[in-house]
Amino acid sequence: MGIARASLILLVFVVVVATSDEVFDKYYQPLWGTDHMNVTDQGKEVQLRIDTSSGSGFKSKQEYCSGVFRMQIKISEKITGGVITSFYLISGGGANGNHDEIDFEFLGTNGTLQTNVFANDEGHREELVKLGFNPSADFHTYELNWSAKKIVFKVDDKTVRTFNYPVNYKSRPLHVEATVWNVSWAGTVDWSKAPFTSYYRGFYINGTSCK
Ligand SMILES: *[C@@H]1O[C@H](CO)[C@@H](O)[C@H](O)[C@H]1NC(C)=O
Ligand SMILES: *[C@@H]1O[C@H](CO)[C@@H](O)[C@H](O)[C@H]1NC(C)=O
Ligand SMILES: *[C@@H]1O[C@H](CO)[C@@H](O)[C@H](O)[C@H]1NC(C)=O
Ligand SMILES: CC(=O)N[C@H]1CO[C@H](CO)[C@@H](O)[C@@H]1O
Repeated sequence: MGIARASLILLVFVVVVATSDEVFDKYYQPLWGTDHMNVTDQGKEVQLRIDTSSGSGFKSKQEYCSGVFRMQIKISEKITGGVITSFYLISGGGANGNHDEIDFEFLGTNGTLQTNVFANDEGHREELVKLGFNPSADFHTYELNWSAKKIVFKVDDKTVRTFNYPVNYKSRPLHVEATVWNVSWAGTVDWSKAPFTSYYRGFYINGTSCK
């Protein structure tokens, strides 16, 4: 009985460890607008905010060559256009230059979620995702599963898009970024409602490093 109880306790412990949220610091570090970013709940939640003075963002400490990347996100509940809440994989050169990029981005805060893929600097693969929920009401899980042949986009464990790379396409090493910023192609920001705050939790990465 003692052994049974001990194994039960061990089992419960293992399950809890396997499903508990990873802290931000394990995989991520601030990127920009650090005075518009808060790490709360013992490191398990990050808040990114934008007002007229700045937006903010964070990035993974490492680069990867494939893997599963997951976050829970709750976007700002204040309605505006022009503010992008994003979670994406991007190559080292950044958005200017010959780069690869795999995006989840909320356009404004009315619940419009777009996915996009840049391969060798070629984008224009935007697709909107139909969410059956209000992404500002609760946290939902957004997942990018990136392998040599394809990218699977999932929301709450449901596949919302599969992108197949061209045959023999070689991806660059990518790192993860999550940012809150503004841009006119996504509408006009109603700055009178600022700041707009988005919330990130459940920082999960199971990636392979390059080499
Ligand atoms: C968030 O960060 C700002 C700037 O670093 C700080 O002044 C503020 O107290 C923080 N708020 C919370 C709730 O931690
Ligand atoms: C939601 O906001 C986006 C970005 O501003 C805009 O393109 C889209 O038309 C809006 N959708 C609705 C249903 O208002
Ligand atoms: C990610 O994709 C790979 C390749 O398609 C697949 O083998 C793996 O099971 C997927 N992982 C998850 C967590 O869905
Ligand atoms: C706060 C913030 O980042 N504002 C930016 C909104 O977009 C314009 C145009 O790109 C920038 O000039 C602002 O800095």
